[in-house]
Amino acid sequence: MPSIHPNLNDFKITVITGAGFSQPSGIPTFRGSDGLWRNYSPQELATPSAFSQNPSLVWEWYFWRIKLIQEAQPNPAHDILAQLESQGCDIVILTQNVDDLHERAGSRQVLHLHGEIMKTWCVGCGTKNITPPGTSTSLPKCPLCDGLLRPAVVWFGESLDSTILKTSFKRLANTDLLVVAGTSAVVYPVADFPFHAKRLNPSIIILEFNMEKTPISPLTNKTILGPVEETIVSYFQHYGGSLET
Ligand code: BJW
Ligand code: ZN
Repeated sequence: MPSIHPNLNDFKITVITGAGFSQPSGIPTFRGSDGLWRNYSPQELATPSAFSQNPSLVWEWYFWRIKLIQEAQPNPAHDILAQLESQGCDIVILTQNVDDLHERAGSRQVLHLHGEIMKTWCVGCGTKNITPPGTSTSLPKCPLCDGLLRPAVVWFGESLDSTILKTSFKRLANTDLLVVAGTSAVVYPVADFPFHAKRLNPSIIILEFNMEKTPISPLTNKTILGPVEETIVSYFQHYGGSLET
């Protein structure tokens, strides 16, 4: 890969990623004609009440996704962000994705706003990340209290981790370039992050990478339409010194 433009090291870059970022790695998105919600309803699978009513069904869905993620590889969009960080750029990723593809690509400054699918916590005693979920079809149980383990992800109606939120807001307040990539930008509170960042710093540059326009498009300096695995790579590889180019 060509090395990045030295000027990029002068900027604080924050990248908000969504399911479209992992889509080129073969991980399905949620919304849209090929999305997961096409076959499953979010209320059946991604809420605390769905889990308490039918933990086996919810775990079955997560086991299937865990296997897909384990077999997937980071794509060029993950790679370019990791490359920027390894070449000295101050870049923080705020991801809504529960997969570990940013980390596997080599990014270190990654905050998982909607949790991590490879981790669990116990519904009985609250202990976090005692055992990984595995990919078995039996319900995972807590080795400490025999309670039911659940995926350490954030479901609808649940609060995001307060420390991660606090760190994200601090970073948004201290960002020169905000990149929003592969998210439909309809799920709160993350959907409000670009608006929040713009309110805090009206001179922030906001770039969006998506296949289509989203509710944040009117706010951005530029929305670059197309597959992120091509567009974001091209943007950073051909970056010539001006953030808006
Ligand atoms: C490509 C591409 C390619 C494809 N290249 N692009 C304020 C107002 C209204 C509602 C609320 C509100 N505050 C809270 C709510 C309720 C709710 C909410 O936002 N609902 C909306 C749907 C209306 N939010 C919550 O409940 C949140 N909790 C919360 O706010 O707590 C406080 C509170 C509680 C109760 C009441 C009030 C306040 C929690 C949200 C948790 C979301 N969880 C999920 C599941 C995570 C676990 C799991 O993975 O199993 O997170 S839902 C799902 O959506 C997942 C995603 O992270 C999230 C966002 O989806 P994302 O990433 O944007 O994916 P898609 O599929 O939507 O879009 C993909 C995009 O990629 C598309 O645009 C494509 O075009 C693009 N794309 N291929 C470029 N190759
Ligand atoms: Zn327990």
